Amino acid sequence: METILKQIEEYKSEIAAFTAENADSLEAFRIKWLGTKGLVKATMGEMKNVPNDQKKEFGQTLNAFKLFAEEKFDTEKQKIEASAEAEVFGSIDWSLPGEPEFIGTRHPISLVRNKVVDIFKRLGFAEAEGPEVEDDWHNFGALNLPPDHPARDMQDTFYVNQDPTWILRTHTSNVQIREMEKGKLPIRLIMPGRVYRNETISARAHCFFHQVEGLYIAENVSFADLKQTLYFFVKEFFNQDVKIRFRPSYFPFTEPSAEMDISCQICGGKGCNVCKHTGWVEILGCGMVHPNVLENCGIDSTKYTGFAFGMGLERLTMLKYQVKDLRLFSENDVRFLKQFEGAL
Ligand code: 2NL
Repeated sequence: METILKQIEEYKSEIAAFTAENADSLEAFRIKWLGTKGLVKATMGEMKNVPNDQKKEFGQTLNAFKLFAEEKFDTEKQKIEASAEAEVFGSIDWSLPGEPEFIGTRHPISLVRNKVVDIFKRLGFAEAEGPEVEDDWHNFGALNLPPDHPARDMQDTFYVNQDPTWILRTHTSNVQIREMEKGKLPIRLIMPGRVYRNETISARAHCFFHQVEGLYIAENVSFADLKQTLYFFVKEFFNQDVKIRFRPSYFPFTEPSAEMDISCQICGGKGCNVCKHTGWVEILGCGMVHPNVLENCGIDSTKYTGFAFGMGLERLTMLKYQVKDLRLFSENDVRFLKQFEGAL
């Protein structure tokens, strides 16, 4: 009994004298004293040799010894960790500039949309928005689309739950119809938004894209007003030297209807792949609002006339920045997306 108590005292002074120089010597300390084959455990094993009447007191001595070793380990561990931290801290050059944080950029379609809307706002157009899920009347009926028009086919248009009552709008014209129905004239509006068509996805087609449509209705609005408005727009959007031309076309909602081309901005009109060697590229469809459309919205077509136009934002962006594949716009690869902020 005497010998074991003396032994414990010796152990305690050895522990008290210990200082860990590094993580390795601390680990050696742990194995020697606190490990499963360590001296603390071995000393605990002496309990069986102690007479019963001294077991209680000896137990307390043993516990105090164990606690002593553990506390020493903890304080040495904290010292080692603190000095490792200080080493890292001291090795950093705090005067160096920080790593720049990439905070993201606006999507090219949003940038182009804002630019287009801004140009028309300068001409007195106001921005309007409306629902993407629409009924047949506001997307087709009011726009003079006959019941057998191919756009109404399930093949071409998305119907919500296959139910012909609700569709995903195929153009933003539904917004114009809703605005005309309100009956406040004159109307001068620009409508950007997402539209949906049931197309096979490729480099040139997607099942959704973005459109901007414009509408101007007042007394004595003419095709000349339409031409001048669109000419102003393309000069502002592309550059001052751009030329325009109109080709007759057909839309059920306008009469007469036209498609507008601009002189190719890539080759300057000399001929290249983008303009298929014609010197011209189509950028939008337009026309005078069909009298049936005005009457469908309760507007007197003998008193008022108007023009309307529609263009695809993806197409505009592709022409301005020579983007070759439509799918890039919806893949959200930041290497593609971050090239545009500041370029517009
Ligand atoms: C295109 C052609 C066009 C319109 C859209 C329109 C709207 C109303 C009445 C009459 Cl409410 N017209 N919009 C007119 C002509 C062409 O879009 O190729 N878009 C991508």
